[in-house]
Amino acid sequence: MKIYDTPGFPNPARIRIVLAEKGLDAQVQFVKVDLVGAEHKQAAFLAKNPTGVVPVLELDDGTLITESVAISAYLDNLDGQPTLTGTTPREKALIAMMQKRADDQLIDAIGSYFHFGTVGLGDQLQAHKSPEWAGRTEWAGRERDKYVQGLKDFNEVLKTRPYLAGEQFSVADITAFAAMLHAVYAGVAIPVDCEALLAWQARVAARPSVQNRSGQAIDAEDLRRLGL
Ligand SMILES: N[C@@H](CCC(=O)N[C@@H](CS)C(=O)NCC(=O)O)C(=O)O
Repeated sequence: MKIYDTPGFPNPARIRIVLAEKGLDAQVQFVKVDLVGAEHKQAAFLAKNPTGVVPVLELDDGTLITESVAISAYLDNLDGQPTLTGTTPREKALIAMMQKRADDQLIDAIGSYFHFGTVGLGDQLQAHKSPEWAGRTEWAGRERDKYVQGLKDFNEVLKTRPYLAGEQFSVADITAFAAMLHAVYAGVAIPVDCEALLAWQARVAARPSVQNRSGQAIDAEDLRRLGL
């Protein structure tokens, strides 16, 4: 199978952590998409994912799977022994609930702020973003505030259990962790009084799958083009 993504970016990181958790790296061929150069907004990539974002999973039979939540579920269930998406109806429901919250309140919110409230990925890509939205700094600020409120809500959850959906590490934790990776580039810090969240972040960061995942860093050339 092939994964079209960009090393070091947050949604790709979700999949790379899942691959490391499941020991599947060797079965995947990574194909780099040039996000900074807006390759994902060109016809060839849009034919694979009309929403124009990475990651995309392409199976050997040509099936295309987009959306990190769907790709993660596919990879987790491939060996018939899911470890990240739950097994019992209760586990599956709690993980799906926290996963949806992590998408809405954290990774999508900080992504919107990054693209519309900061310089984002630079001029070449911003030219593909709707100009009327690019001016919506007030809206982008609300997305940043939504993210920070999400962090506070998750901090409350983590006062009661070690991982977002209970006793077990799950895809919800991976999504929330990736959102915080993204927030670094958006210049938004975790509030210092979110102690349970900070302790959880350190626990997740220490996992072998997170430490040893492939493609952790943004490519040097991309960093240069982004002025970082
Ligand atoms: N809902 C998608 C979001 C994917 C996403 O936003 N990916 C980012 C990279 S982290 C992207 O491709 N951004 C490019 C853009 O917004 O133009 C998912 O879960 O996979």
